[in-house]
Amino acid sequence: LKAIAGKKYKLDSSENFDDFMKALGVSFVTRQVGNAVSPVVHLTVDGDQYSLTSASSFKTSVISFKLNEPFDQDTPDGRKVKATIVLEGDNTLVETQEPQGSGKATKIVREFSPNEIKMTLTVDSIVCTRIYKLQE
Ligand code: DKA
Repeated sequence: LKAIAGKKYKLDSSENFDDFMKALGVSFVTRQVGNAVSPVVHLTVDGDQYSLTSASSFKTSVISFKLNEPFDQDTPDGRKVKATIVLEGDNTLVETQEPQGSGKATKIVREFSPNEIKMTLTVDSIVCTRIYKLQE
């Protein structure tokens, strides 16, 4: 993970994102925007403190976390979840989001490699794949 820290990755392709957002109850208007933007993502690591930023014209969101420690997250579409991120192997972050109150549990896997981030988002039986490519 240290190897990719600081590098910027831009959304290059996306499958099933609209269905993923629909299953979460995201409104039509927000889905239109969500489908249209190509966010730029970067990770920073400072000791055991991680920070993951996703920037787009719609919204810039930053999550700061330590591995294995639950934290409160406001998702870009405005849900409040309790999230936990664990490291699997050397380069895969697995995030679980538990809803606060009503809502659905989701899982977000981010597999980092030097040239891309493969993001797999799951809610119910819906699986969405988003590939981010290294920005030159
Ligand atoms: C991403 O970072 C997708 C994050 C999913 C957020 C939930 C829905 C957002 C609606 C705009 O690539």
